Amino acid sequence: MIRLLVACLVFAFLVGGVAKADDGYRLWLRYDALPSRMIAVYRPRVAAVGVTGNSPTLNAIRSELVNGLTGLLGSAVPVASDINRDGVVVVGTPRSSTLIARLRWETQLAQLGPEGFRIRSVKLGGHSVTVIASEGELGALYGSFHFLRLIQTLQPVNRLDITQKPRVQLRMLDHWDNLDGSVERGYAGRSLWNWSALPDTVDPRLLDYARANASIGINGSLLNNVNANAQILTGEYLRKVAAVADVFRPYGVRVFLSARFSAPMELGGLKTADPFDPVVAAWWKKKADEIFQLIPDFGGFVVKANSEGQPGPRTYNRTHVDGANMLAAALAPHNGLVIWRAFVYDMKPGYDRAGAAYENLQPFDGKFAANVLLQVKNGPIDFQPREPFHPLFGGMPATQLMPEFQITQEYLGFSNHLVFLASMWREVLDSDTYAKGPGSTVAKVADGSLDSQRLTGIAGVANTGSDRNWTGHHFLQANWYAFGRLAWNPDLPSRQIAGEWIGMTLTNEPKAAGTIARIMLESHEAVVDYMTPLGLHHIMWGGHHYGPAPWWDKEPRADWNPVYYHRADDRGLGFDRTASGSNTVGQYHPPVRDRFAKLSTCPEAFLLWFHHVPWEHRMKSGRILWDELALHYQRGVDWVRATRTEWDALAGVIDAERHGEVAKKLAIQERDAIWWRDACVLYFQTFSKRPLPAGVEKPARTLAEYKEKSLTW
Ligand code: GCW
Repeated sequence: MIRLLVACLVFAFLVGGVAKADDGYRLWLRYDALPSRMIAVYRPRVAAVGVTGNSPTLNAIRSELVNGLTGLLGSAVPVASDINRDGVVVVGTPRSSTLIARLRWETQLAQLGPEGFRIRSVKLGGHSVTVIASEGELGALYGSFHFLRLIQTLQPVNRLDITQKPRVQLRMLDHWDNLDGSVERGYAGRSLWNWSALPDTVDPRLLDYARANASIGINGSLLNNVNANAQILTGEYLRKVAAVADVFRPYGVRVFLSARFSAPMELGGLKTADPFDPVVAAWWKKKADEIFQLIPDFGGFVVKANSEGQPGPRTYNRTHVDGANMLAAALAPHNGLVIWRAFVYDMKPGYDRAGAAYENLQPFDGKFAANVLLQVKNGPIDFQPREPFHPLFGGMPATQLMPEFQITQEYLGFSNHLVFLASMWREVLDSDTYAKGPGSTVAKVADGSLDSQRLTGIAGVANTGSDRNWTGHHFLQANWYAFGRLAWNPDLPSRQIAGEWIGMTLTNEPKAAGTIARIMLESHEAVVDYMTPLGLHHIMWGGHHYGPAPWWDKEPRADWNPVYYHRADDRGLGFDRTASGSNTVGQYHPPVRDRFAKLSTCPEAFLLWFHHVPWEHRMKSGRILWDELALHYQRGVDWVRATRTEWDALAGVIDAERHGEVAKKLAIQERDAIWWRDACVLYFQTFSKRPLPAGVEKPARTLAEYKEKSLTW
């Protein structure tokens, strides 16, 4: 009898006490029942959902709140059409809800705009209720997700007085998805868009994709790779795109397409794609009309032109502005946008790739049409584990610049390495460009406040795919989440974002949540330590970019080879971008430029980015560069090992399924960190000719072995 009781208790503990098995599909919208003491707190505040009206967005709000609150509170939260008791959550706009209209909040709501919202605890008709109101239905949807988040993270909801509006207008996920279902730089399965089944069959998963995006404020989705296939612009594909747009629309996610600049030739049979040719311009105009006919809220075109082999206006001796403005004219009558990418670097003998985008585009400041945004990667080279901010930020005050981040981890261990990218993006957003004196941060360029821009945007290259858990690694869902939150408010602290995500996705148990938050917040620095410390960059294996290959010199273009970037020799290490070298440090405004340019004031995190530094150079620690470099590599490895131990100790707190899967990924991360350390240290040692400092482990293999074949993922 006693034995049976114990067995039952153990079973109950396994099934109910500890989190249930979870495949991660639900992301941060899990809505599992809260601890009963919290249910008791919330129950009187959320007795019913009061959403009146019947538009697709209002219906989405109603079902999200009913499902979410019912799940969280462990029993039905019904719909109420009127207020006849305390605890109704009234949601909508002054037009959709007579109760909200009665509050006479029009002026405040107008200030917040159609995507902003107000959440207040008020008395209505003698009852205590919560009102979530907006000028627009999308704002009401965003407010509803915010309200759910408060409860998911166990925040009080009894005296709410919250107003919010997005700081950036266009908050976009860019998918580098090919029409054959593969994803360029995608590490979480195949594309989410099943082109052959569309438009007749639409994967129900797309609805969950739209919900997840709306829950963090993402309002745009670029469906196809910027290395574009013109096919997407055929009538056949546009009908498929329209079916996707129909699913996204209630959730406020507008679709964008990558336009191949030579499409008039490929699809229209024209002899040229010269932007000055009136027939070409007319072709695009007609194409734009056709698209908007099918998709009235179509966002616009994203264009990668004259970059990495893509066609563009320069093919016809025209400029980037000529190309962008021609497309802009075609889209303008429909309020469509052109997002022109600044990722341009033509190889010239002896040039510095880090300066190329600035040289190519800065001279056109002020020349782009009103409906063009220029999309600029966070750093001047290419989504490296750490880069200084791009000098175009603060360098083109009369142009609408849109930062582009990479959520998918092309250079950061694919979906195998736990790296919380909010910290990296914060570093960029907080960087001071000094364009208008101190305080001219990249965040202020992004939100347009620095130069009073009319249009603003932020893009993130998506890390999603067909994997059941969306992002391949459970923790990397946090980067999708963080991107959306930062696009909504570029000043949000990384700690807050991590805390929200952990509470919603993993656990609200304070001690465990604290440990996980610390791991996440330390992770970026740790990865930089074992991959590219002290300003090293672009030293990964060619082509796939997984694992180290600082020795690589086989690419046809010099600027695709790691040796071009690290410039190791007997004297020292690093790329001299000061006056004695390429002088591209001169693209920054004076105080920034001077700080980077002087060896004594350059932040050590960027030392080898801007300077060729002697091996025996004294670092701030008192150690010489060589010793410091080797110790950074070791520190990265040590961090992964410590993290594995900490994660193992969380076994009882996180459900076994996700816990086990993360543990497996951490084992790969340790293997890779060791590999990075050993390969880099052994290779650079052939130049420094110095022994490894105390504390750095002896490499497991020889340099020849590391060179022989790359790491596999
Ligand atoms: O980081 C590089 C990638 C390419 C990508 C390119 C870009 C879509 O290696 O795969 O192409 O950037 O941003 O255009």
